[in-house]
Amino acid sequence: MMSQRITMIGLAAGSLVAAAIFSYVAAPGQPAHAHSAHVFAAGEPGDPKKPNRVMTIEMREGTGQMSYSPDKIVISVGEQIRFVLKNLGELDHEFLLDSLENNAKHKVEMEKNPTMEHDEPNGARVKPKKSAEVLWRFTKPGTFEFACLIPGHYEAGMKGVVVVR
Ligand SMILES: [Cu+2]
Repeated sequence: MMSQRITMIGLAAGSLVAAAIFSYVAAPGQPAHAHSAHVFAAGEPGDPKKPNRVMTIEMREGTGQMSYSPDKIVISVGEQIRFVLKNLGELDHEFLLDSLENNAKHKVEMEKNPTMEHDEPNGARVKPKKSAEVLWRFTKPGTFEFACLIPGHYEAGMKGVVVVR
């Protein structure tokens, strides 16, 4: 009886150890809190109390095309940028700053749900003839993207590249 009980405890302890090892093994490289805290690919939301460099990005439509100007920017790691987004067109436009992969996934979601609204610090939607601001700190080197994911706009040319080095 006694030895049977000890065996049961031993089994329970063993499975706890196994569970601990399993979760440890599963952890590296995985964003463990991906669902509870948004981890941004391109850096982090800026701090309004810290200095920043202003960068104006114009959004417009032309014949059969839509664009950002400039559409390629180079930033130093650690720099904080105040993007001033000016919509000079006749339609709503977005500016979403993320990795190419995240923007590609997000674009698919927008195609399924075109009325999707965003309220995230890495982006803004700008009405025609209006402007908006995004304050962002680039904390890691790499190539990122800003894009308008309103269906059809990306294909019409509304994308830009951010190189952080
Ligand atoms: Cu657009």
